[in-house]
Amino acid sequence: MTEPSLLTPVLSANWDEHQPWTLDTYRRGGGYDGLRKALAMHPDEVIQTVKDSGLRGRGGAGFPTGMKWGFIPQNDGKPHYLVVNADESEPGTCKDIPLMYANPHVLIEGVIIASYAIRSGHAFIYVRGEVVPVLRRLHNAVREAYAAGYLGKNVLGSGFDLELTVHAGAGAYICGEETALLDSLEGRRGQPRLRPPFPAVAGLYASPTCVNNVESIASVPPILNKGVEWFRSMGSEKSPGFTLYSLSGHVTRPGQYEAPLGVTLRQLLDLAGGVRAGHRIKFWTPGGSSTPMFTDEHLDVPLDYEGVGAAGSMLGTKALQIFDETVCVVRAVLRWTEFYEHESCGKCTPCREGTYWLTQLLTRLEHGEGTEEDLETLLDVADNILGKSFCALGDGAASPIQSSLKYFRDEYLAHFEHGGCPFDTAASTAWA
Ligand code: L3W
Ligand code: SF4
Repeated sequence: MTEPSLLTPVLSANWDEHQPWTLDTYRRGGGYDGLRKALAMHPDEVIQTVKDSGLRGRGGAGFPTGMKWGFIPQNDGKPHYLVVNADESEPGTCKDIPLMYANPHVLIEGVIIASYAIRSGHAFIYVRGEVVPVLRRLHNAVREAYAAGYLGKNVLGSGFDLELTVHAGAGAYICGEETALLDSLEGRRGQPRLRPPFPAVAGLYASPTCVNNVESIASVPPILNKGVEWFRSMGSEKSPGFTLYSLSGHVTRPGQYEAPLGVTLRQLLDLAGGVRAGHRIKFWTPGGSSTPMFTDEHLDVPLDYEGVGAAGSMLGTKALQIFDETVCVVRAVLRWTEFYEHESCGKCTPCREGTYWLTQLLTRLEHGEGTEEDLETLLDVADNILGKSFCALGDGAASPIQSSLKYFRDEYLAHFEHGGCPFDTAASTAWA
């Protein structure tokens, strides 16, 4: 049994306190101390501190945060923008929304520090529009921060000015892609832009822009407050620090578990009460449905960027979706594929057409109407999407197809033999 001390509650430390979202509660726990330290430093020193910490982007790609900030050109005479990607929509991902709901001030403090570092006078938080309670809570927290002198003109007497706008998206998954998000923020239909130029060169209103995930920005105040050594004392050399893992599906106590990078699913499952009683794990995603799936063979893979990559997947958003032996893998993959087909923005052919054909093929297979040849066609279509689409959504759609066929080809074949989904019959346990 893993020791409870495995958990490293930092961003989630105050979630169980009385009204953790208020400014008073946040300040009682040392809130806004990191900002005071940052404002006493030169902006370049703040960037260097974040670089030294080794903090990597928590939105999926794991790009070094300090390096991204360092890309923003200086003395270019243009306005700079910070945009927080709070459009959390990746299937299984549920960490940014609970974080903003429970602890909005840690995000706001991070926004102010990051904006100071990259010399941005206007920051935006682009929030998934469906989460109205989170929007309300953020608006209230922003009002509190303005009233306390953390936002607006002359932040805490430092001479630094910052406006912060909270913007509600309209419910399109693609607007979580950073350039589509910027198009949406500018008032256009959200579709990915060609990169390069990256947003750091030409982003919002064609000006240098940093787009960072909620959790990445919220991790900055504790780093400024407690120091680089403290942050690096958790996690691994290349993936340092703590992070929020979201566990969902067939697990006894689903939820957010904050732990060092590099823990294993076996350790997290111990903390979460294991797979639901009487069942065993069959397959799981390390980072949401866009990342290749794992099986019970991968319970000891270190959940950091290197460990998951070496085992053939991606850490992604650290959304651990757990499926036990009662789930038909073909049906699960079909459900995800329908999601990608629906959310495909239609800009490029491999994804727009490919996700349609994947759905058609999977539907046929799930109903036992396919042939073995369909499996090759399925792989061929996935292969024509992966690496050939305009943005990562296409790759995300292909990933579960390829990985499920790698590990569960027999289960696909069983659908022909049963003339339908074997999980719909008493014979289902044969595939359990
Ligand atoms: C300047 C360069 N900037 C890269 C920046 C770039 C971006 C960041 C990462 O995909 C992942 C994806 C999904 N000069 C630069 C540069 N940058 N080179 O670095 O870029 P990139 O292209 O590696 O990744 P991405 O396109 O941002 C994001 C994965 O996330 N995902 C889905 C995520 C969904 C959510 C959600 O719902 N909240 O986050 C799931 O795993 O597969 O790999 O900022 O500009 N030379
Ligand atoms: Fe749009 Fe899909 Fe192409 Fe991305 S991969 S640009 S979502 S059609």
